[in-house]
Amino acid sequence: MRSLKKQTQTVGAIALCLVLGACAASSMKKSGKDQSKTESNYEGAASTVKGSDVKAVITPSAPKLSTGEFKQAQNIYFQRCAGCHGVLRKGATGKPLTPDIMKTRGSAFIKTFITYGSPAGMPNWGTSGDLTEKEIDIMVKYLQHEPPVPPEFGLKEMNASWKVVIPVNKRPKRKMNKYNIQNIFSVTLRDAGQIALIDGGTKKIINVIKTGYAVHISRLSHSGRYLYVIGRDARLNLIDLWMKTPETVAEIKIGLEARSVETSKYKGYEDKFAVAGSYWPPQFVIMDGDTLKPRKIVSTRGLTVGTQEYHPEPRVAAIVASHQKPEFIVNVKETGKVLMVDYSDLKNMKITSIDTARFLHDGGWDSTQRYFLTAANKSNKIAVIDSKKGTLEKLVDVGQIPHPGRGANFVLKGKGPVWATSHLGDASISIIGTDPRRHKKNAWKVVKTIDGQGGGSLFIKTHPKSKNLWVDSPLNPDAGISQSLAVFDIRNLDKGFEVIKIAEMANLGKGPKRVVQPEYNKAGDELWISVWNGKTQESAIVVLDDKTRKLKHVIKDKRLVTPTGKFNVYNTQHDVY
Ligand code: DHE
Repeated sequence: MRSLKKQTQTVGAIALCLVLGACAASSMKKSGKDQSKTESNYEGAASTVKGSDVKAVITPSAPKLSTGEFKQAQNIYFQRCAGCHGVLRKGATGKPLTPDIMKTRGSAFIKTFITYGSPAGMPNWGTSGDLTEKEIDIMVKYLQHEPPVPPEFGLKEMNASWKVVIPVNKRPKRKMNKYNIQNIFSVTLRDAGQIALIDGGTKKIINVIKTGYAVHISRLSHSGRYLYVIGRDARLNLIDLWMKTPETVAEIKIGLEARSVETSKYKGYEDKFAVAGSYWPPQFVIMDGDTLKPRKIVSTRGLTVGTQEYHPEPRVAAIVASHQKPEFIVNVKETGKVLMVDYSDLKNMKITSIDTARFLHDGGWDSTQRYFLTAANKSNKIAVIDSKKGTLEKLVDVGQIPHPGRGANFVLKGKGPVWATSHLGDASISIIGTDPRRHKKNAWKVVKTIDGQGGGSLFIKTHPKSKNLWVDSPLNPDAGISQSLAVFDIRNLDKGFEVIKIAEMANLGKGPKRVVQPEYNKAGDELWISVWNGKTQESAIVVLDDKTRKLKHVIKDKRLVTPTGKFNVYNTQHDVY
């Protein structure tokens, strides 16, 4: 029998060969490998579920671990691994790591994988120096124990966290400020756990408001009065834009980890409900729109599409509010199901469950706001949902790991109305026909593919009044690409793109200076772009004149810590993109 050390070396060599072999192959050029590492860093951000949230469950048949080592492993797991492999290790965008699989693989194999990583995107935790050999040894043992389960979060826990800071009857009866509310931007200050409200006209900060940890997105109520902001720690803030200085009027924690929030937009239900989806526990909750009082919690645990196996942890990704019916459309990531949740009768709630493809993430409406186009990212597909009929219209094959944000709607000469997505995994931009009535033969087909600057794109944007199509690539490993935007002329896409060096315009000091998430102002004549730097470095928001593509303004302020997403009130309220 070979010694464990020797086995480790052999498997290590195989894994290394795999990596190096892949480096030689055309699909995994150096930049490709760097790209998949960047992608896994992106998807694998630390979970807000903490090691201290779960109890240690020692499995007698697994390699021995002291209580201290078990705790250490739990913390490492939630910090480094849970984002891709899931809190319960049942597999998400990363492979399942359940004890049955881990025991079959054996300690030597696991150690090699953690140390060297894999071409498929597993980071090389050992050779990168992120984990010491001792930490890796602890992880190798830990993965052979049953995964500890974090606590549930039901109505009792939500109610305990729920605060109405200003009751509805004490709030203004009319707008009490002089701001043009419709052109305010809610800006995510990611690592500060805050949002900045910025006046679109003066470009001055109106207020900086404390929100959840690693705050993620903002959405608007139908009337545009209420702003909802969700943090990764599942804290939801309700902000009243009618106040003299807009502030939080209610807040709640809806779980241990979350990403999405939306509000009811159907006629008769304007501003009535809010909904927020969580990663842990896997569920969504419907709340009163003006107080956040939790009303109904629905679990998303269930069976996956395709192989139809039970998944204990299907996370809630994007949620949009239907304009056709009193429904929320909820993406359930790991099971690949889109749920049409009828909120007109919470007691006798009807949910239509639509099978699509696995790893649903983000998405947005077509220009008529009838069809919801959403990325099943690791399946390389866009699922098209007909919100009027409540059916899957089509699964469209696109490039590698589509990541549209909410996508971009425009009219393409000869093809009619289209919606576009860029991709994390390659440089392509897939343009899909969206008009089954007047352009039937183009509907739900990729009618054109163009190439942007490179992979690592997260967001693509245009505006009904603009002729520009803007594409970011903040996760591209090449700084020249991650710090600039590509812009196409919609009237002549074949002309190729112009590169606009956004970070250079911001004139900042050192740092990654990732250029991320172009967002229009209400009029559609200005484009706002974040230059996202490290937490202790200077960041900025660059404002371009959309027509001339020239610099109009740079917003700099020491309070602008790690700005990422920006949500223009009018455009978010009306789903303009
Ligand atoms: Fe996001 C939207 C999940 C990392 C900025 N992000 C979304 C949505 C989901 C999601 C499910 C759709 C919400 C909706 O429409 O209801 N994001 C995740 C992750 O799971 C992931 C990959 C890793 C993580 O651990 O969170 C992740 N996201 C990021 C970032 O690192 C980004 C770039 C910077 C940041 O602020 O954290 C980021 N995500 C955004 C933005 C949107 C978003 C700006 C909304 C875009 C829009 O135009 O609507």
